Amino acid sequence: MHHDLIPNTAPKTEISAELWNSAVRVLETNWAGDHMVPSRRLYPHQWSWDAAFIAIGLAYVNPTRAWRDLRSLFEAQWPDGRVPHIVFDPATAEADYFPGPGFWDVPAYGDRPARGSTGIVQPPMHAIAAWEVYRHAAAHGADCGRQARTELEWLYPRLVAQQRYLTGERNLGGGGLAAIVHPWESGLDNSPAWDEAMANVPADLGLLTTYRRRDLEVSDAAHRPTDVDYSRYVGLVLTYRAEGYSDDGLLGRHAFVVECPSFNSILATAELALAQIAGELGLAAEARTHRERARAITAAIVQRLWNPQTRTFHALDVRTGRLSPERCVSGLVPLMLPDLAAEQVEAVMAEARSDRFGISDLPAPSYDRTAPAFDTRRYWRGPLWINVNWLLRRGLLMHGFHDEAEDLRTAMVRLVHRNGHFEYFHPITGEGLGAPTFSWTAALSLDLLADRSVPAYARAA
Ligand code: 9WN
Repeated sequence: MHHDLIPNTAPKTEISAELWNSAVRVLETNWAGDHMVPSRRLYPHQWSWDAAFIAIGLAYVNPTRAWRDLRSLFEAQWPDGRVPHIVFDPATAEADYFPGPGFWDVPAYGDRPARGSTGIVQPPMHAIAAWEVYRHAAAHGADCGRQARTELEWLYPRLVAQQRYLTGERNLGGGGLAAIVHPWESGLDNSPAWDEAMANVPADLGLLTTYRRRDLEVSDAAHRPTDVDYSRYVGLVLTYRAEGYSDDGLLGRHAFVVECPSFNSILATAELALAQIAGELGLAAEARTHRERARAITAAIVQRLWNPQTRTFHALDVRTGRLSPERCVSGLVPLMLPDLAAEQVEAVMAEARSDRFGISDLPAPSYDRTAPAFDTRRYWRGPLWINVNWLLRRGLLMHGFHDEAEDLRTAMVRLVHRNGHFEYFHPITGEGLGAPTFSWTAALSLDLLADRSVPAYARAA
């Protein structure tokens, strides 16, 4: 018998128990039969990196659903290994989300599942999630353990194919990193990190007459990307779509090709998670290969994305060879990497402790607080997100900054308890913004309440 709900993991203090129970309720509300939606109104389909963060939290209360969510996503994996950034729910009307399946119009392939998808990706958090779900769910008894093993075996080759696509087809810059070809691929959609590169993308505002923005009907325009940026987002999809989402020769013909420090840190960490998984499945040689790949990606991140003048990591515009001048929270995410050299660890810590990102009683904002364009409400241009801070906390734990990791954990728990499971938060007042019952905030709250351990990768090297 599978444990559909595991009741006895709820923490004991009043705050923790309230937060735990409210998080479980959000995840109950947002479950859509065989996948979780990020939020019912704003995002009524399945999103890729959301599914990974969600599975990490679901593992504590409903491992069966955690595995089901990951499986649903990977059932829509393309033959070339790409895992789409959205898997569309056929039960949701085209009009309920833009850009929907009709707009993406992805090419058919052999055993294509009924659910359509987009043709772009998101950060490959899934190997990390699979390993987390495995190590937590497997602790809940023999049935969960058997299920976990079966699911891990099913996922492993698919996760490897996902990495192969990103490190192969998407090595557009030729330096060993994966390039993103749309800001949506970063998961940090509207970050100032893309501003310079986006300035070279044609903005055809007429596209927004042909295609109507749905996001503005369900959220505040002051929080969302501008029409100019949105028309660029739409235009980039149209050019990628025109060639059937082929990556061949993309650098020469696509207006946005960027290497992101956060995306690539997740890519390297995914190799470390795959090393753990391969080891668990008895594939020792493959485990070694994954660890070597993680080291190589880490070296490429330092070589290509580190700016010795600013002493932080920046996004690289592959087309122009320029590093973005902006300091964004994505520049701190390489702290997750166990092989990061002491020089970079110290510099990133200095940045993380500075007025730009310093954690007080609130977690880190998405963008440099001292920058003139810091915007407390607009998407990824100031507000703070729980998932990015969750990644930062792992970085702190990875490099032994236990007190700061605990301060950050406490700040996140207090913030969500006080304000609710919002999509993002005002970086000065902590007010909840965006979707009010957002799945990854709820899921990661469960993880923050339950798991205080150092990620296993530190011991795997
Ligand atoms: C576009 C679903 C997604 C997250 C992204 C976040 C936002 C969509 C949007 O919502 O992106 O994919 O409409 O802005 O930026 O990180 O995965 O929660």
